[in-house]
Amino acid sequence: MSAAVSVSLTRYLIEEQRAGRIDAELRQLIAVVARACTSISIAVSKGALGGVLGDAGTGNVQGEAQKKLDVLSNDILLEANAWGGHLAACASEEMEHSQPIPDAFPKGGFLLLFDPLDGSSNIDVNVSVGTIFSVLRSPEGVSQPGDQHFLQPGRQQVAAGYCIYGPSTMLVLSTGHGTHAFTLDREHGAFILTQRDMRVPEETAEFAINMSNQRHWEPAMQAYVADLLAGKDGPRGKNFNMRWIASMVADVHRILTRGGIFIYPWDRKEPGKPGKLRLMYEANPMGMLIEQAGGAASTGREDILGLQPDQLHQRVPVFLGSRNEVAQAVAYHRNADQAL
Ligand code: P6P
Repeated sequence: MSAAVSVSLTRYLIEEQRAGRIDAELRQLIAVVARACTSISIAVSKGALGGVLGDAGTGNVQGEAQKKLDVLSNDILLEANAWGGHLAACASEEMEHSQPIPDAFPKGGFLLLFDPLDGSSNIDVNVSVGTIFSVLRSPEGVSQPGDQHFLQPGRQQVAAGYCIYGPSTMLVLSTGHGTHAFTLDREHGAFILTQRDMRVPEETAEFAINMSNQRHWEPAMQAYVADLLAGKDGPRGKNFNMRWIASMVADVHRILTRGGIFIYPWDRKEPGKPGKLRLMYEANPMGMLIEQAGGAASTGREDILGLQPDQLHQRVPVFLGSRNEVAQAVAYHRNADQAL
């Protein structure tokens, strides 16, 4: 029996282009992002031997301490993509404002947003981290896109993905035709298709949340989680398991692989902020991947991908994963709102 022919990311993207589902420019942009992720994977896997662990001594746009690998990953992505001729502009968690592509370079039709190394606080303890990216179309006739041109609802993403740097390095990608996983073959430096059409089970008995914030949640959120914890003796009638890696890419990858609900709700710790996670380069790309795999992504009250952004780095509450469990969480919030 002949061995199954492995499909590389390159071949997959060419097939998608031939099928008319992506154009040559988007194919090349995704290939460049994947190559940048391969470089980041090499840097991350060196650990202490690479001399890039620990803090960079700087802060990002949100005032969060940057790790040396945050800065290195950001630079790798900027250099790899901005000059690739596929972009009109890019924006990153590490940058205050979007960055137009210099006139000296060919201009592309896409806007790239990325979190270069999400969960980077886990690096120093050797826990999986990842790169998250989102691709939008640059508005027609705009030669120098600014921040305002990035403010498009998540449903307008033409591609989204993440690369998880774990025991294996995997690129999980959607261009709007399902969610697919590619595993890095380090010996050949190529991503190989290892899971076509990932599906999130509609039901789950596993939730992911940082329980230490429980006293800061709104009542509807406290009631929802209390019923999960009550297990089969409570109103949900079944026992639930909990996982929390504190690395969104790792938690979402588990949910894409076996189901679950990931939650980072609003909390009173910083009342002025609607949530911790960023809409444009965490919630939107993850929301696209999850929806393309049959799951759901909500703020607890409305679909994440339908939100009209008003700031490049705005934050949102995030409930995503198994469709029926997200619907349960939304029901607790809507019932509470109606009771007001
Ligand atoms: P906490 C990492 O800093 C991150 O942005 C996500 O990757 C992760 O899901 C979340 O924050 C963890 O937050 O408050 O549990 O440390």
